[in-house]
This record gives sequence, C-alpha cells and structure tokens, in this order.
Amino acid sequence: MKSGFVAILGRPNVGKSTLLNRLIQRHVSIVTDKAQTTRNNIKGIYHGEDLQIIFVDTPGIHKPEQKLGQEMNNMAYSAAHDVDVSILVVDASKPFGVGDQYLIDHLDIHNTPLIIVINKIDLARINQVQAIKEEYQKAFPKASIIETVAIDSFNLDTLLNKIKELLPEGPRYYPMDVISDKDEIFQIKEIIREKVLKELRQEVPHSIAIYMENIAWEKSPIEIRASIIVERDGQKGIVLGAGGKRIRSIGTKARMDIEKMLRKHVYLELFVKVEEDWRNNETALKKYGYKKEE
Ligand SMILES: Nc1nc2c(ncn2[C@@H]2O[C@H](COP(=O)(O)OP(=O)(O)OP(=O)(O)O)[C@@H](O)[C@H]2O)c(=O)[nH]1
Ligand SMILES: [Mg+2]
Repeated sequence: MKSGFVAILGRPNVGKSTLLNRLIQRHVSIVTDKAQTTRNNIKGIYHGEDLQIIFVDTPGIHKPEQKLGQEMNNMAYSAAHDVDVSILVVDASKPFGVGDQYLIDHLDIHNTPLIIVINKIDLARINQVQAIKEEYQKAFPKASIIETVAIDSFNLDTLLNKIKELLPEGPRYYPMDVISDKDEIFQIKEIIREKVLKELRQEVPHSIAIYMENIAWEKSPIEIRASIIVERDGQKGIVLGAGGKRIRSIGTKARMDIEKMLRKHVYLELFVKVEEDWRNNETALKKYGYKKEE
C-alpha cells in the first residue's frame, strides 16, 4: 500500500483548508472569508483502499507584523520539512504580486515532490490562470500543476491520483476511524473562533484568541465556559455588540455546531477578556496554543 505525509501550503485565503476538508470529505479545519484563519498545523487523514494520506493544513504564509504571524509562518515552514509531497495552493483570481514573491523567497520546498494547485479558477479568466501558472512554473520548474475549484471539489480526483503516484510504499499510520490529530477541545475552540471571525469585520478578527476556561463533560448538558480574548478595550464592545446581541449570536451558532460535532447537548457560556497586545507576548502565545512550550 502507499502512504505518506502531504503538506498543504500557500498564502492566506487561497483555499488550503477548503481543499483539505473536501479531499477528506470531513470538516476538520475551519474556513472563513478572512485571511489568516488557520493558525496551527492541522492533520486530516484520507483513508483509501491501499492508500493513506496524512494531509497537513498550515497557516497562510505572509509578511508577519506580530510574533503570532512569525509563529504561524514557522509552523508552515516546519510542515514543509518531513513530508513526502508538498502541495502549494495558489489563488488564480489574484494577480501575481509581492505576497507571492514573499512566499517563494521564504518557503523552502525544493527538495520534495511538489504539486502546484491553481485554485479558484471559477473566479478567474483563462488568461489570468495562464499568467499565474507561468509565474509559478518559473519559480518551481519541476512541479506538476493542477487547476481546481476546491469549493466544488472540481478536479480533486486528478489531484488525489497525482499524490498517489508520488507517495512511497508505506504503512497505515493511523487507524481507519481517526480523521484528525486534534482533540475535541481544540475543535470546540476553533468552532467558536470561526463564529467570531464570521461575525466581525476587518482588523478585529486577527486580534482574537479563544481560551477554554472549563468543560464539565460529566454534566448533561455538557457545560462549556470559554473566553474570547481581545487585544484592546475598544474591541470588547465590538465583540459584545449592542446589548450583548453579537456575542449571543456567536454563542448560539457555536453551540449548534459543537452539539453537532459531539452529538450531545451543550450549555455554552462565553466571556470577553482583554489581554493587551497578546499577539506579541510569548507567554500568551503559548497559553493560547500558538507556540510550543520549550
Ligand atoms: N470561488 C471560490 N472560492 C473558494 C474556493 N476555494 C476556497 N474558496 C473560498 O475562499 C475563502 C478562503 O478559504 P480557506 O479554505 O479558509 O483558505 P485558506 O487558504 O485556508 O486561508 P488561511 O487559513 O487564512 O490561510 C473561503 O471563503 C472559501 O469559501 C474556490 O475554489 N472557489
Ligand atoms: Mg486555512
């Protein structure tokens, strides 16, 4: 049988997490229309006949402005090592620019087989697709190129076949019932963060983190208390909304998804806390799961 590890890399918002979810047909990594949604390396496992692929979704590579951004980039860079195949996802609807050049200059993927996925071709004209393809082919002459529409699962079978071709013979690393390396607490926090991101505009989404205060698994309904961390006092009111309307809406939507995931009733209580400039604070980054403990 063939098996191995495949990193999914690229700039923010190009569709990496969408691609992972569609490839394994499970929702293991949150997706929003905001850049820098994914903040950790997240494994999603594809189980096939005589085939197992351990995909690693990664944070979008960008020019970092805070320590959090540096940590996120480092996670992506580290995922690119120790894999059998790398997938570089590119947004076909955006012209090649400084962000693409930044990625090409900083990401070292020249030593593993590489597949360049030109995604979102539904949003691009043919000559646009051609232009971006040429730029990336120039930067990575040995790579294979596949055009996709991840949200519609278009051409993902071609992609899977190409990956299979490139993978070595190997063992089944994970049992058939395992689909991700992340536990339920991680997923609960991500569901809450996804709802916050979807409710908020512009800069505030980048400033939030979720902290799990307490989970009482033994209670029925399960009691979950979590905090939404913001960076400045002014952001607290934005998350709460007038008369607490926004946080109630976030809470309801998050609870419904958590219940679906756990298949149990849940009581969810959310708080908002300010932690000044946490994205530049090493202790805070460790506390919120964005930096490894030494
Ligand atoms: N039209 C179109 N939209 C897509 C496609 N693939 C993904 N999207 C959308 O693009 C946005 C970003 O998708 P994500 O999967 O979160 O992108 P990402 O690369 O994981 O982003 P980060 O985690 O921020 O690095 C979402 O709104 C998706 O629905 C596609 O093929 N076509
Ligand atoms: Mg993502």
